[in-house]
Amino acid sequence: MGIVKDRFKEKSDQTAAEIKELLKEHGTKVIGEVQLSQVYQGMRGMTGLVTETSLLDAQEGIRFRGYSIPELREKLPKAPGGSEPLPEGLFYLMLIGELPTEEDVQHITSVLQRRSHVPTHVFHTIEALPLNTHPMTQFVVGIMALQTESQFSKKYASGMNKKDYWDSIFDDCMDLIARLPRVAAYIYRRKYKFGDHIQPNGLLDWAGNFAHMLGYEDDTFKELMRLYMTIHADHEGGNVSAHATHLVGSALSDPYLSFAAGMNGLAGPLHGLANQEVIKWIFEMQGELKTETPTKEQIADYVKKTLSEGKVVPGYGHAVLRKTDPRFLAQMEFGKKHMPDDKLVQTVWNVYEVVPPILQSIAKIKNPWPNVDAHSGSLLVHFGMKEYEYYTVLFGVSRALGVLASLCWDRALGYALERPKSVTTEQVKKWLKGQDEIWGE
Ligand code: CMX
Repeated sequence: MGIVKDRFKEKSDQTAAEIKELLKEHGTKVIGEVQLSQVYQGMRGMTGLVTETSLLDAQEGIRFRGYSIPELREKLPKAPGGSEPLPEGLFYLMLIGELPTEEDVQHITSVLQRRSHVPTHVFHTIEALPLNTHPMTQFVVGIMALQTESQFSKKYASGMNKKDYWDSIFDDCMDLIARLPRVAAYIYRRKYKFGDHIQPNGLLDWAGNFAHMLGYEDDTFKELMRLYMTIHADHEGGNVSAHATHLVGSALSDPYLSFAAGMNGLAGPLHGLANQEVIKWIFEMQGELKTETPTKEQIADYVKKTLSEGKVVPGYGHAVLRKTDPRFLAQMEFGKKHMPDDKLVQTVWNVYEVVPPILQSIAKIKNPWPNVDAHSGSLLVHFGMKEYEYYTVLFGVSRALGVLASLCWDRALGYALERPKSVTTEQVKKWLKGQDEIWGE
């Protein structure tokens, strides 16, 4: 890891010095107003975090270190013969802030291969769970079992200078990213393929090897995994999985503990679990209508029925985005190139035509457009991966790249324990009557 670690140290020292100057000169500047409704309603739009790896624009979607998804698909190094970016390259970009060369990406690939050993006790721990345990629960348990390997927690226990925290946090993050595909693939093969496990192929890239261990050897599936692992990696700092990882990390919990917290958040249906919910919802629609190819009229009726039952239409809406998610569009492009005649993929495209106007007619819904989760499942089903309960684990393996790159930055920049102020409604009522000074008036 030497070269990348050295470059990271150089970049983060530079940024730390800039932040120090910036705060010295502008630390007391007011950056915005906070409304009472924001305090009660999930802190939407309230700036409260710094995350270097990516930035979300409501209209345009995500940019990783300034690069949009179409730009990354063009500029990041590819696997031999492939046309989708290697996620190792995105990881380098998030970590270092510059586009990697082919050699940089090969270097990361080989470091991840070298560090990918998973100790046997992790598999035994997963095996202790009943087979019907949700894959995300098995995933989090696997990550927690891996925590025995944390170098940071061992070094911290034996006494360590705070200037050195970043160093073993960096190593833990690399080890964890290297090990996750093995743990995730183990869970898939255990739950759905009668425990018929597949050994890693040390000649493949990180995502290609993951596809191989899952049991999918098709080259197009490997390309899909490279794209999937790239586009799900990061969505700035406030989403539940990124924020939970950052928050728990701020207590100096090691990367295993912090990432497991993020994954517990990703497992929620309003966040990463939506990818399984989308396919489940489409399968249920097909079952109810007794057709694999529902018409747009039938889809519209089914959407209205879903809404009338007080349920959300999974895969649609977003807390920040106000346009079609570019991650949805990247997958749509992949579908048009590789499987334009797939019936399920076509249904996803029909849903895309039908849902937005219906959601637009409901005033309270701020974003009627599809998010990343609306498309991903249909591409996986095309290759035979129908076990939709597993989909969020794929999301989780990818999300590690972004949130762990951020965790390296958090410790390198010496970010503080996160501890915002909370209030009670009783206090708010007193404040409104002018009887309390909770906001310093
Ligand atoms: N279907 C039905 N109702 C929806 C909706 C949808 N797809 N999207 C939003 N709404 C509703 C909300 O439930 C909320 O209703 P209440 O006021 O009755 O609670 C109202 O519209 C306002 O919500 P909002 O401000 O537009 O959106 P939020 O920031 O509160 O929530 C999100 C965002 C993603 C949770 C929401 O759009 C949703 O539940 N979508 C479906 C689930 C989903 O696809 N999640 C994946 C997000 C991407 C990811 O993290 O992976």
